[in-house]
Amino acid sequence: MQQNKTTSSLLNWYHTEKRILPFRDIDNPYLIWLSEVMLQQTQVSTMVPYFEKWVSKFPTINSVAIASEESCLKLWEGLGYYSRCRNFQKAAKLIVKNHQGIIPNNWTEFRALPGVGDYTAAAVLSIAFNKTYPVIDGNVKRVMARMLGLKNLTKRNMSRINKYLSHIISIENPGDFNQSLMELGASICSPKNPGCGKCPVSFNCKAFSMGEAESYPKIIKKKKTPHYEVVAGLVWRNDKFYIQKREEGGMLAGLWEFPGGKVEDGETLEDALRREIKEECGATPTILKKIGAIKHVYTHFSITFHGFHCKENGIKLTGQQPSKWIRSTEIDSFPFPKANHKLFTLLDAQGWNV
Ligand code: DGT
Repeated sequence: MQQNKTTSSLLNWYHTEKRILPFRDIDNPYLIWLSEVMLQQTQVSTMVPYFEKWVSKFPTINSVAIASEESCLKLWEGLGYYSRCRNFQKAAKLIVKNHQGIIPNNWTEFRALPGVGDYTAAAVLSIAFNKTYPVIDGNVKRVMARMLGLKNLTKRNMSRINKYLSHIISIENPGDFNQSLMELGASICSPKNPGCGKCPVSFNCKAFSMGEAESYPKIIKKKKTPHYEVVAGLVWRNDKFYIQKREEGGMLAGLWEFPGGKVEDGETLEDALRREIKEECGATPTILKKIGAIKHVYTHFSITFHGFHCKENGIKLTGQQPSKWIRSTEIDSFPFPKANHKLFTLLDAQGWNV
């Protein structure tokens, strides 16, 4: 009964060692779902204040459904991966429209909601509704590769992991079982220097028994991501500057930005800025002064973001993209990308006026 011992050891360990977090030990499916969405690609310590702020503004799924997209994005501002927020709100609207405001507790209906993939469906259905779906996130993959002694996370090995977990998952408490594996991966079974001495299931770990926990699974070297130089203009008309909303479907969709874009080969920063603003706003600005440059890393690339004060020379609003003229005191009313907030910090220090 090695497997039952593994299950009970994981549960016992989790019940005594788990971190106390605001989204744990609750049975509200809306909050459990929200926490899972916010935690994707995000560390717990970053996510917690966002979670608390969101919940105080939107205590129910219904309050999310009736909110404006902009007010949701504003609360998500800085957390990144904004499509998570937009999809969560789309799903909330569908739940109110098609499910009488009740979050579906079965795989087919829940998995069909916008933004809900296999991971989120398994996490929410197991934690909120006690369904026996194993959750396999990055941490669980590593824990299981070590336990089963799998070097490569091939499709075939992933299905072995899934099969094994479906076999040992706790029927009484699948949510805690899933969380125990995620927590174990986050705290003890770390990529480097795993704390095998403290691991509750080292007795059932092939990699540990071979004395090679750290070398499982094989690390795949990440490809180098490209770096771009990006220019953007704070384009002034009297005491206001111009902002525009990023288009549907693309990266950072729904957030506001300054006109600008990537510098092309052979272009100076200023040439690129004049070209981009002409393309986007129909008029070439006068560049007045550089604000500064900041660096920002996205998942698939990084940027150096150069900001410039400019004076407009007859921007013609095309109406294709929502746009506004705002004062610096109004920036808090609009969701902006994190790179822009870094620029705001420079402007706060040096003064917003040219
Ligand atoms: P593209 O041209 O198809 O690559 O499309 P975009 O819009 O993703 O890229 P672009 O050329 O505007 O490059 C700007 C990058 O910098 C983009 O990934 C988003 C990021 N960014 C952050 N804040 C701003 C901002 O205020 N203005 C602009 N233009 N880009 C910003």
